[in-house]
Amino acid sequence: MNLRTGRRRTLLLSAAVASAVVAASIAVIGTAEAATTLGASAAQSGRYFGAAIAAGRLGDSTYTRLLTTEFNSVTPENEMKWDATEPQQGRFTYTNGDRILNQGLSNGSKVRGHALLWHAQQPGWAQSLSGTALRNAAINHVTQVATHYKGKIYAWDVVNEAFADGGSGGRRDSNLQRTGNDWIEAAFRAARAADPAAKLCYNDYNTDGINAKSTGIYNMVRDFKSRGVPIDCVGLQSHLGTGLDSTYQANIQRFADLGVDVQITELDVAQGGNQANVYAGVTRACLAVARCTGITVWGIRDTDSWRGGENPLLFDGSGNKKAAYTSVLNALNAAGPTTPTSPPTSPPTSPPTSPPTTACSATVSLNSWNGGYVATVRVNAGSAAVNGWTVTVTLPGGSAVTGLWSATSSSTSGTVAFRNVAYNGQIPSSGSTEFGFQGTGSGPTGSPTCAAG
Ligand code: 9MR
Repeated sequence: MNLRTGRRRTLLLSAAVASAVVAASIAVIGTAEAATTLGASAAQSGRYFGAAIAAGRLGDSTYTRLLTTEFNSVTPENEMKWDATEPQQGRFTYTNGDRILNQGLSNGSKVRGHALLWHAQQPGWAQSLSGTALRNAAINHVTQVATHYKGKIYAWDVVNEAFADGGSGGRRDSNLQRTGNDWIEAAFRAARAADPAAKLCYNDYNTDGINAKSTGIYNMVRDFKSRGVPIDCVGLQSHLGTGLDSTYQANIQRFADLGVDVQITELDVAQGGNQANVYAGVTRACLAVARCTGITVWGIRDTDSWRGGENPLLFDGSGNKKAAYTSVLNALNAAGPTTPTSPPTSPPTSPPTSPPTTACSATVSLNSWNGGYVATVRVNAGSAAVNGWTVTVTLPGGSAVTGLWSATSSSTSGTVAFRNVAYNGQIPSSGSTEFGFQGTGSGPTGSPTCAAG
């Protein structure tokens, strides 16, 4: 029991002495506040509490009992990674990923997708690719897997662990990085095109405070937000040792201040005198930031953990609750019923402020590589509001549109007319909106034209 709960109970006791009737009603409120599972406690403030799970353990009854009673979000520990989902190029296997998905959905849980692109756990065929062949294969992988799970995934780790450790604050070298620095944004655009409803996250470790690596990621997210690259969340893995960085909460807050959600995605903490305190500290830090929307622990029992022998989880090998479990539950219950504020992924529709007009213009920005491109198109209203728009671009021979977001298109090659979708047709005077597409070959040439109405 923590101090706050202890004080609350003492107060309840005095109230009971003063008036049995009042005490009875307060006791009911007290019981309602103190949820008894991690998921239910987190839900009191609109958050989730999840676990990474393995398809191979779903036959273990202790494991599934803990999973279904305690957690309201699941992440596949390995089953949706590149080597698992595309073991041969163009041949996709979703059997185990679907088992995790269905386990989560049947239990009313959120499902976090992990991970579309990563330098590790690539299938052998991808490890031996480079350049355009790898870039196209990677973007195709993102498109295919996100399309398979379209509408069912709460948040995708689109890109995992792309930044270097140490003081550089720069990117990690990898075959993906060598296809060009824009590989991350190309992946995010492809993921948005394939599954517009999923929150798209960048996920990494050693980001447990304000340090060179987390600052490098912070700068990337800030750049993405300023250029309209679709990113909704940052995952802080939080594989922790025996202490908690004093800037842990401040780091969450600075990402939230950029306008993205933050999720604690792979929490585990080395066993030691401080384990329960570190777990509680992480929980309190997340609860203190409105846009920290949930916590996932990387496994259920100590014996399920990838950190063999470190006993870093909330349940022991027999499935008993550890002190760390109680400290997390108490921290969640102490938070009270606040709601994290997470705006919708799509910009809200603004009502028309004046009659339809013919004035609009469009500009295209291109991220190209040899053999493919991503085009981001900004549609601008003039001095009058726009009520519906069509932007026309010309694609060179050999170019074809393979993915599209925030617009519909008349065709996939030649002269292509892109029409607004329901939520972005109305642009206030002097305002703008954005859509995008990806394609093979080289991107559009010449200036796009825009017609309003
Ligand atoms: O827990 C995962 C373990 O079963 C795998 O063998 C390992 C392979 O690299 O990946 C582990 O999960 C990692 C996660 O996908 C990304 N962040 C670090 C995790 C622990 O290594």
